[in-house]
Amino acid sequence: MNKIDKLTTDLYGITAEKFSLGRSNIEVVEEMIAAGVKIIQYREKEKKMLYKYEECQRLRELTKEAGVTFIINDDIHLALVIDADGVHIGQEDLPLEEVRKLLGEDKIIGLSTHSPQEAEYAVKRGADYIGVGPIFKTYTKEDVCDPVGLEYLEYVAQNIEIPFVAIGGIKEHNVEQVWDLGARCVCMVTEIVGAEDIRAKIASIRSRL
Ligand code: 3NM
Repeated sequence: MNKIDKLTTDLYGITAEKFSLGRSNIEVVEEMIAAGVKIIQYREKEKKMLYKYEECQRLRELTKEAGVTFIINDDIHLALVIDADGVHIGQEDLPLEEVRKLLGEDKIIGLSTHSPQEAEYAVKRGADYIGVGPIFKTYTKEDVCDPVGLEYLEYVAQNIEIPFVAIGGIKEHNVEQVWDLGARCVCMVTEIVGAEDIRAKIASIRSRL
């Protein structure tokens, strides 16, 4: 599968164990995969590296078996040792060009962006996809900026050629607003990992897209 195929999907799942109602990341990812999610990002800011490594080894097996794209948040070493499909980085992480040197052309690099300038610059620098957010208010990410609003999403949908993922405060009840503006891949963290019945929640979200 080439990189564009690996990124072409409607729902982008992210782990967040502290919002997962006592379930492990493994259990949550199993549910997401069973529900047909095709991209999953491992994002755990507070765990020790050895624990993250062990957890990601298992998640890599699960995602590989299911043909699911597996992305690691921030940690380039972890992505390399577990042979993830790529990494997702923020504006204040290592520069994208340096990450590209380490990962090579075959791996996916996603970059969070919050303005048209950052989006244009991400394309120039060779990002494979961008995150666009936070669209709405979110309490999931600690160092997050104020919502960028729907105008920025609309700008990206109309002007940016690479794949993009809308993120931040997106819930089942507002996902249609995001979809209607041209987002074709949406990420909901707490709405999915915090659902009592993850499969039913995903099916219900999908019925609105
Ligand atoms: N990145 P929820 S917002 C991980 O704007 C992350 O770049 C964001 O969580 C960005 O769906 C976010 O629970 C958290 O609001 C999104």
